[in-house]
Amino acid sequence: MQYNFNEIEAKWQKYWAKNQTFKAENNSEKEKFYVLDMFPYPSGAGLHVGHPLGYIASDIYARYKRHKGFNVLHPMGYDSFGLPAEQYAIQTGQHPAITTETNINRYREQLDKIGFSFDWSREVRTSNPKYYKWTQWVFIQLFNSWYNKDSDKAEDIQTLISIFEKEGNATVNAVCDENVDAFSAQDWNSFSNKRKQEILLHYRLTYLAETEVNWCPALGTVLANDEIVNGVSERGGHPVVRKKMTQWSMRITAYAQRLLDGLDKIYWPQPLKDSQTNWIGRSEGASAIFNVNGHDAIIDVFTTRPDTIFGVSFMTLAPEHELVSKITTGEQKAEVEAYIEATAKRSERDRMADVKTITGAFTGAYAEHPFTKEPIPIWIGDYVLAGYGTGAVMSVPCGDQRDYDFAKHFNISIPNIFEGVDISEEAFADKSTTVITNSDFLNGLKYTKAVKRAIYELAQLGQGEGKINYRLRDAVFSRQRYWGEPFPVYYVDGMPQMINAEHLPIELPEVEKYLPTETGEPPLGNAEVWAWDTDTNKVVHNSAINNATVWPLELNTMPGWAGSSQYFNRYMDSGNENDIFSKEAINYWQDVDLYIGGSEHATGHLLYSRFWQKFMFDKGLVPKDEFAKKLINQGMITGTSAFVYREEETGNVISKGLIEGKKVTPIHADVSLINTSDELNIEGFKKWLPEYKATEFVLEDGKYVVGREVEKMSKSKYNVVSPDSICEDYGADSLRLYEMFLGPLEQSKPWNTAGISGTHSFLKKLWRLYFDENGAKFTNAEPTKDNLKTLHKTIKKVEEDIENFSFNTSVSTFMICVNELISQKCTSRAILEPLAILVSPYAPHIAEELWEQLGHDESIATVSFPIFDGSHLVESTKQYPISFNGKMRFTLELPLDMGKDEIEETVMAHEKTQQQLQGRTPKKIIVVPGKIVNIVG
Ligand code: ANZ
Repeated sequence: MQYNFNEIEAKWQKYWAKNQTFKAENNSEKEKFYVLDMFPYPSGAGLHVGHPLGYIASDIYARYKRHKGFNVLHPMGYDSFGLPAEQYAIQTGQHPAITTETNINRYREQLDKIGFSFDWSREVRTSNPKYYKWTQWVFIQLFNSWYNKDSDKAEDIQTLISIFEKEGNATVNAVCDENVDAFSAQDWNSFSNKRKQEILLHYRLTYLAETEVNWCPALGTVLANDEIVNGVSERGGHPVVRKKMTQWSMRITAYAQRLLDGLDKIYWPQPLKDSQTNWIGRSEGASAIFNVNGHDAIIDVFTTRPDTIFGVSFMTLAPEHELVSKITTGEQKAEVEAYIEATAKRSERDRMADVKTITGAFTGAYAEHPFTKEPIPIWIGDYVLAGYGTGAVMSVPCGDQRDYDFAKHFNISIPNIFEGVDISEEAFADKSTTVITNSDFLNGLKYTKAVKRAIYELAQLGQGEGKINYRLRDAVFSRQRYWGEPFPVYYVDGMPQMINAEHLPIELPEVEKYLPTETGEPPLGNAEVWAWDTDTNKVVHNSAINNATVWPLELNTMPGWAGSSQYFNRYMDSGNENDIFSKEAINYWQDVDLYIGGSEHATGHLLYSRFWQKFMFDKGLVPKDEFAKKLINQGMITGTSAFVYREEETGNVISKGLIEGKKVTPIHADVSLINTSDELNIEGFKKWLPEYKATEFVLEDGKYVVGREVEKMSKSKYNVVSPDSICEDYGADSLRLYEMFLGPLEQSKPWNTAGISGTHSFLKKLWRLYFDENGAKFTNAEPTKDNLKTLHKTIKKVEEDIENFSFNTSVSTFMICVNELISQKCTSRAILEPLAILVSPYAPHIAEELWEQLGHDESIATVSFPIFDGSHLVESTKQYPISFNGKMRFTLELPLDMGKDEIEETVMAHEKTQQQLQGRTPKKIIVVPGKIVNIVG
């Protein structure tokens, strides 16, 4: 019987689908285990072999856990809103829903071919109104909440309103916008409804505010920080500028400390935790208040070094700081304004990255030192960022490099308060050696004490206090795009109103064009039926807007991360139409036990999701405040790109061996045009890139040799390998084994299709253990000791490997196991049955087939994992090294339970011993049972 993988794989994929083999139940006696993959964005290019790497690993784990008796939730879905479908729509006029559907179907076909054990009954698509209904629902919950610092959690906005009604806002300890004016209960009760709503927006967890955003004119949209790489848009590489716009924001800063603390509770990769920690950027320090001379104004600075306050020789404000226009003197006005205009062009990133170019301007105004009362000149400089701390610094040239450079550049005095003191970084780091001079109360104190004392003295003056600052900013949540979730929001007198949750979903309207409108409004501005009727609770034609009962709807849509911030919870009960999930489902599934996906989501999806989860936890909706206990970042599979070289001078394309000393531009060639000796199919290339039809190709030894380089596998680099043809030629089981065999899951590794024949011939060998030309070979023969030893050492190793996510080493263990069983001529069912189960998580199709052929009618998927029995590994004999005068001469296999005297006797009687001794009588015979025999003399 042949190993006919195409037939076997199709048969079992059909079987699994028909029998819903992997459908998970929400109520089960079994213990739960939730294995999650980061769901894909279904792009037009389809999957390449790099994509399934993580999916295969998680699938192995999910299948293993089923064998271990768990009720496993292993769902899949699509992150199906997003820019590529929208841009395709802009170019072709095709509705993004159609492109998305086509792409999803293709993805599904590809995923099915690899034999994943997904519970497809729970599939979600973020662009499906039945799904985004719940994204909109969470948004409404956020809008109706504020963050109470006293209880350290989100609470219903009604509790805040009650406090305002009784006590005003003085006693409220909330996370809110800065500069919220104080009001009494009486004030509050007399405010107009609109005024009240304006105030509440300063407190809500999602709020509308004028924010400075990253605006990408070419894409016509705002981008998140993590969508910008090196100052240009990640997608398309377009320039990005700062712009003020009214946007929805998420008050994620309310959760800064909890997001930090939570990292200690989860098993996520340390580099990922580090990047979240840095992104949140906690700094301990103080706020210090400086009065501005001649104005009723103060400058509040954030400093991590209040101990250096006697070294302040100037103040620096961010050019955007609100005081700048107020305090700048007439003489300095022109210079300051010119400077502000110049810096507006630089992005925050550029400003942070560029430490060499020193620019700034003097405002002409002075501040008063809190202690010495000396006047201190106030400058503006763009090294101070408007969005960090208070956007103002007390500048200490002898303590801070940027302040020093600035002072030097503008000839500002540089007082040295560290005269004769070690101010090296190490000295600061050790926090014990700094001695402060120039002040009565700080003199002679060591660093930590000096910081505390400075804060104390500032507080005595009422001009400062200890403060913790976070680098994390609130997250802008509006996008000027079509293909995203619409907000469940309409506007009454410019104030946002939530649509009642019972009327959700608010579905995306149809538009003629997917571009922004001529007046610069987002694409939804093109919709004609996009107004909210509060009488009928329906979306109606814009012409019905009467500003009495019918109002305009929000024109922005939500960002990509909205849908991915709740999908892991929605999977638990994705068919539920009445609730985001039932209590029963969330209480049973709790959280994700294993999450596998790419590290590029460290400060995007993985931070936002943690924030939403904490919010949902505060609202009592979920039982865990971290959504995923364990996370693994799979490494990237790289491709080997191929290049041809165009000579600049002649325009000829020259072979790699001839490029030295010439000016050439490398051009990607599709890897399908290259043979195994790196030779280019020139005709194929010319067909592929017709602009090279007439180009001369300069050959070496009659061939065109390409250059090769390992790069990220990507369609744009023409180095992708599709899993489809591999499944066709070798089978999904070979592909699955090979992807794991490539190396440790978390490492990046290059793809090389040639290697797949190794795992493929392994599977053929495995098959031949069970079948030969005449059919089944397995028998009811008693397994031999060797058979059992081979089996049990394999069970042990494979189990340990899976538990440690070391999938590559299991593959080689299988290879050794099968080789051993073949040489032992093993046919015993008692060995071959458990072996099929061991292989099943990795190569499920062949395992199912073997299992069926062994006479079982149920799927192998939930059969118990073989139990390791250590007694089979215990050796009954030992290869004793036999030494003469300390030199090992030969080995002798003897039973382990043989006594000292008996060993001595047997060794002495052995012919090799006699040969060595050549008739001599040894002086001494040392026998250590179980270890060695040494014959001396
Ligand atoms: C005085 C001082 C003396 C400072 C000294 C440092 C060293 P981290 O750790 O990043 O929080 N700073 C504050 N706000 C700023 C802003 N908006 N833009 C640029 N710099 C700002 O650093 C906080 C320190 O960075 C603060 O402490 C302040 O300079 C500066 F020997 O104050 B320091």
